[in-house]
Amino acid sequence: MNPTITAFESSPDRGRGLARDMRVRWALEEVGQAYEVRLVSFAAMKQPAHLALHPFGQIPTYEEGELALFESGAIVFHLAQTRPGLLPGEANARARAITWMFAALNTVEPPLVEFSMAKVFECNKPWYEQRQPMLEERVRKTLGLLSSRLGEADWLDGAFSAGDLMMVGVLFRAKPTGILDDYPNLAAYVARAEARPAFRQAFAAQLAVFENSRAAG
Ligand code: GTB
Repeated sequence: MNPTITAFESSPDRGRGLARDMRVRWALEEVGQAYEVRLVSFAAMKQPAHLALHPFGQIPTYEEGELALFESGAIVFHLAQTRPGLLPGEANARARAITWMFAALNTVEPPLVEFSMAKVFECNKPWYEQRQPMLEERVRKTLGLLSSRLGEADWLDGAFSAGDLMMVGVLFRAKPTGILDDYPNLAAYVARAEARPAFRQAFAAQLAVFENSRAAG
């Protein structure tokens, strides 16, 4: 039986691939694992049936037989551990790829999310004009250091891995801000990942959800 993931029934990003089911779909495509998708509304996410799967009432979740997971990082890690294609076999290279997954989620994603969320939810607050430059500075500091480390390399540590998948999944969120364009090697890194057949397949699948919901509604 194929695993089932959950995704927004109607994504507020209008199919731009910014919701976190995108990285899970992409990992599933990279490892060649077929999957089912259960679409959930915002209301359904807060109901007991979904809260039993995801304690914080969010997407994505992942169900496979008796296993139920939440957190996109944990789901991608599970896929990378259980299917070939996303983690190197050599122990040290594997540990480094996992380190990049953590770096994406723990070091790069938080300032990006804080910056984007403030733009949407705090733009009318009296503190916005003062706070936003500080948040942008944190983003730029992190991206600058990541850009220096990546240099001219195609991927973060040798061959493409779950570390790159997670890092690009996170950086993708910065695309609409335009900030990424100030780091040409990071913009090229994201573009390189976007050209991967698995990425394109995953992107098309989540976009189809949005287009179908628009056609229906
Ligand atoms: N740490 C968790 C993970 O990595 O899985 C975070 C999961 C999460 O934030 N899920 C969001 C969610 O379910 C969707 S992805 N939100 C509903 C809720 O909390 O009630 C975040 C997201 C949402 C929308 C956009 N967008 O419109 O651009 C981008 C990203």
